[in-house]
Amino acid sequence: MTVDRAAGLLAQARSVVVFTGAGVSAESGIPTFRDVQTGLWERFDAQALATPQAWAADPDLVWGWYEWRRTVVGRARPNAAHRAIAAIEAAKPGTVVVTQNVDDLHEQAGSPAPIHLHGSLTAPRCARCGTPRPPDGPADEPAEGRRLTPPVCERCGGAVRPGVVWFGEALPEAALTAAAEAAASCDLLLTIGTSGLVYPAAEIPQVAARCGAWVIQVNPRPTPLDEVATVNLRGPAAEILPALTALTS
Ligand code: BJW
Ligand code: ZN
Repeated sequence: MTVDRAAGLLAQARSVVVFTGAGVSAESGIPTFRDVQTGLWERFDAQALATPQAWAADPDLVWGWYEWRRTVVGRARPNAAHRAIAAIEAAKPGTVVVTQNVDDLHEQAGSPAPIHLHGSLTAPRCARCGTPRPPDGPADEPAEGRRLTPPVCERCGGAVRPGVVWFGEALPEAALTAAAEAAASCDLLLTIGTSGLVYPAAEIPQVAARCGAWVIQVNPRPTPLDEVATVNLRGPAAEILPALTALTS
């Protein structure tokens, strides 16, 4: 069975990278981006909400939408997949978790220091001077489409923006470098719950494959990463990952 084969590779691996996308949080009740019917980009216009141009045109619309997202994420709890990933880290010291997700569910599950390639909903900063401005508290449960005026930066008076990476923006350089270096030097990369469509993040599993690492993919659906995967485990992460770790512990 493929899960046995994946468990065998994981048991042999000395240096592991875990690369995650929205699918790992799906079973915590957080919508993915591109899944048919349930994905955020099926219901909302990414260009009008997740670009610097959207922010410039209508900051209240963008801030209100991200506060709604923060409400959804604030109610969510880590699932069995997040916990299995933390267990892999505990069993194999030196494992690097690289996430595209802007929720903090890996940290809540016990992952000590996941690399965030696309920022975090809990790390807003001034759009003008970059000063961090942590959220005041839980989001105010704004409705999906409600406009909300962004807070004002205490340092320069600029508007505070969500601390996420929008389309057309560079990824945080240190995070991307650390992720690429870990991928280039690992002997196994687990890619979990990502469509593998958004670059440069989608390069990370490809870098690992090019450098000779085994790639195990966990996803209920085919993706462009099927081509580089040594083993494809088709199914929901919260079922597959506990089965995988049960076989290796
Ligand atoms: C399950 C499951 C379960 C479901 N268990 N699995 C043309 C070609 C190539 C590139 C480009 C292009 N045009 C533009 C670009 C560049 C662009 C890009 O890649 N676009 C593509 C979409 C075409 N990239 C960028 O703009 C990036 N920046 C950049 O390139 O900068 C250049 C630059 C350099 C120097 C200076 C200036 C600029 C930035 C990308 C930022 C992405 N941001 C977002 C939003 C973050 C904030 C927010 O949350 O609102 O990040 S978009 C969104 O996609 C989010 C995610 O992190 C990212 C990836 O999505 P993910 O995680 O893969 O989710 P889905 O929904 O796509 O897939 C979920 C998967 O889970 C599916 O496969 C399901 O089957 C699976 N699943 N249930 C396991 N239970
Ligand atoms: Zn400022």
